[in-house]
Amino acid sequence: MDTQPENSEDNAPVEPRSDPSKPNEEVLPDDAAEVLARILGKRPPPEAGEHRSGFVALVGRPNVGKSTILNALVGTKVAITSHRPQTTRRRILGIRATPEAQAIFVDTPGIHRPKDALGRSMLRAARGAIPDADVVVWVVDVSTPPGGMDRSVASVLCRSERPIVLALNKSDKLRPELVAERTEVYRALVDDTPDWMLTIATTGHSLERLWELIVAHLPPGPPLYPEDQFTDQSERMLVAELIREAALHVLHQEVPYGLEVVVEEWQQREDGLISIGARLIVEHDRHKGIVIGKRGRTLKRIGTRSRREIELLLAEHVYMDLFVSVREDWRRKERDVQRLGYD
Ligand SMILES: Nc1nc2c(ncn2[C@@H]2O[C@H](COP(=O)(O)OP(=O)(O)O)[C@@H](O)[C@H]2O)c(=O)[nH]1
Ligand SMILES: [Mg+2]
Repeated sequence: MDTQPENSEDNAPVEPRSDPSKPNEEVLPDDAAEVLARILGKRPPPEAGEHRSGFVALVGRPNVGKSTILNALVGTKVAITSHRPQTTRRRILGIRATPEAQAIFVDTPGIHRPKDALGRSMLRAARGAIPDADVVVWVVDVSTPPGGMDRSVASVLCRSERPIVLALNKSDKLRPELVAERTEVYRALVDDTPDWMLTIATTGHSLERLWELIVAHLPPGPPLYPEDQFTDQSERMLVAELIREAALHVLHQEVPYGLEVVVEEWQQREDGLISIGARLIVEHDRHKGIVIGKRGRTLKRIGTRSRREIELLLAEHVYMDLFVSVREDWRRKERDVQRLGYD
């Protein structure tokens, strides 16, 4: 064995590590920032010219603002949002690239107690995103105290041993005198994470600072996706989702929860318009009439509302044809759920 005696004269160079005559910061070892960052669960700040990249999972219970945060950070609507819980059904990638970092955000359906086959597929998508993430952003609605569902999400996150950034969202709805107390209550559920931010996703307030907290956890590396790519969804999927979003806003009662949209036709016409044909699938016969409305008025409103968003997305003029059909109870049937593209 080629062990050497400790303190051997040959163990050069032996620089004195501390000099009492100098102020403390000068005697910190060179890698102090790195060591400290590691203790705090962070990586050191990027060196000049260093690029970072990685996966970021957005998790939390339904309706807390995950998709709104994603769209604001990406700068394009990659995930539809609504005031209804469980608007996001699939795992959706949204990519944000700056000169320093590329983050691939994984927006997930809210973690909830599944009631049917669609719900089970959504829950798998939500949980599946966590182990692959370099950072997990736990989004909560800070205007309400944590409930049972928040506590179970928190314990799943703690067990995952991923770095956690806490987004205390909807802080516009929180009374100022409650801010300190509420912040503590949520932080306590995730081992008092040092990385938290009070955010307002709808106005973008503090989202840039949230971004900095996220980037601090990304590993060094080159961009993982082409720099102009902002999602993994095809244009067809984005268009189908924008139609579903319009329907979620226009329709009332229970109809929207059982609604799915499939784009069936897509043609570049000679007059320059893009002609899109889409089918709205409902789960009960009685819902069909509701979606169509008196003299087709409701369907027309869905078309007008979504066309505006679709034209923004495609930067082209669009002609749309919407159809409605019934697939009885599709959400409860594993096979129908799979056929519509949920794994
Ligand atoms: N007041 C307020 N509303 C918000 C905020 N963030 C999101 N929302 C609204 O909350 C609802 C749910 O948002 P969404 O992003 O779909 O939630 P998700 O289910 O977690 O993806 C939508 O109506 C949003 O406009 C916020 O910071 N403040
Ligand atoms: Mg969502």
